[in-house]
Amino acid sequence: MFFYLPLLFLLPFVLAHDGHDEDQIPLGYVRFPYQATYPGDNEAVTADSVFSGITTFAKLPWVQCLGRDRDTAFDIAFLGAPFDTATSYRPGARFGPSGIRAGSRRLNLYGGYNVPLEVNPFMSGLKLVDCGDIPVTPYDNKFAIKQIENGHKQLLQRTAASSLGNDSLTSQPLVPISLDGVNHPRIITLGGDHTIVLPLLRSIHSVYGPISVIHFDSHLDTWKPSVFGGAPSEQAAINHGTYFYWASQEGLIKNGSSIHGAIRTTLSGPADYVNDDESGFQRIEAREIDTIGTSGIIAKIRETVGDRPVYLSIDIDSIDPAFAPATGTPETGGWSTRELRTILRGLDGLHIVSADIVEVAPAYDTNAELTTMAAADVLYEVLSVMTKTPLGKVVKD
Ligand SMILES: *[C@@H]1O[C@H](CO)[C@@H](O)[C@H](O)[C@H]1NC(C)=O
Ligand SMILES: *[C@@H]1O[C@H](CO)[C@@H](O)[C@H](O)[C@H]1NC(C)=O
Ligand SMILES: [Mn+2]
Repeated sequence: MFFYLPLLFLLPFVLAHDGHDEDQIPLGYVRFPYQATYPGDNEAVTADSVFSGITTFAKLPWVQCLGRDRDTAFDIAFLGAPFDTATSYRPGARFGPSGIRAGSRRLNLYGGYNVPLEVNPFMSGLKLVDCGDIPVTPYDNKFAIKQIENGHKQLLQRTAASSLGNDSLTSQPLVPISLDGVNHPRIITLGGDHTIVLPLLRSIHSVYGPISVIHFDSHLDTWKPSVFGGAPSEQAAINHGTYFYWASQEGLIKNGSSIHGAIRTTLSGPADYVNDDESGFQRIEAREIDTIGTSGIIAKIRETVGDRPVYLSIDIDSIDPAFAPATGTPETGGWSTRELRTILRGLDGLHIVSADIVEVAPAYDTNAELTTMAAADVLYEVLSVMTKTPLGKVVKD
């Protein structure tokens, strides 16, 4: 009696097998639940392959976009930038890309349908890939920053795999919002310390011109080099607290229509906010979650960026260290993972041209992978919002 039940369980597999070897279990039996042929079809469907296999973001196909697969077109690519040699406190974000990929393994376990946004970003018809990492030297920051800019540009300046289609409301054909009128793909970069956003914005500028930025972070990152780091050398002046200062000086950011969210850092003094204003940013303090709530914060962001093309940069330290401890410069008093995810879903309908998540330093994570899981889930919301809104506009005649 004790071995009767297990034998019964194996029976369907044995019967389904058409080979000659009666003892051989078919290799195709490990599938994700969403691959069942009909709802509730549990025969030959198990979910255990979620912890096996080669790790890419959300188990998307790995395409060597910067190497031998450079002719393979895509619509949205995940791309690692493993750089952490311009960080002020805890190093380790060079392991961010591999950590976030590991944290993302369960993303499409049940198929990936996003209930509140009513979209399945993995089945939207767009071609999603993981391009692996940009080769980044850990020995020379100037060289590394150029590598990141060139790697990102090489992908961004390509043409997307899918056409834009027609506007869902008017049925009019959509026209790309880029400067050259080409439908370019979108890139979601996995950092890396926040310095990578300077070369990323240089790349974005080459395709979209000055861009509105939505920036979630506990820190301003617009500090003048004399204030943040003291600038003992030209290279030291470019770091993860000053890159937005330089981006603003270079004219990469659209003045007045960019905004920070989740700010709660201490300052060198009130002058830091004056400097931040001059860099072109509006601000939402982390504590405003207690007064205006997520809906008030979403409204402020949407008012600021309007319907302009927007770049989204997410520092994992915008989330409270209770939920995301593994980061370069943690600050208490932050948003919960749930709150940030709600706010990101509130960006539905915006033209997010590309995005990043930075400052994930997995060495400081818990054994439960809290931070890398939060980073992956945050990107799932970003991906969902992106797949819902093509980067096109209707041209009125
Ligand atoms: C878009 O609209 C055009 C007519 O303006 C039509 O010919 C075409 O089939 C439509 N494309 C899609 C994807 O619906
Ligand atoms: C942005 O605009 C503000 C207000 O008009 C101005 O003070 C500031 O210098 C501008 N910043 C840049 C970088 O152009
Ligand atoms: Mn930052």
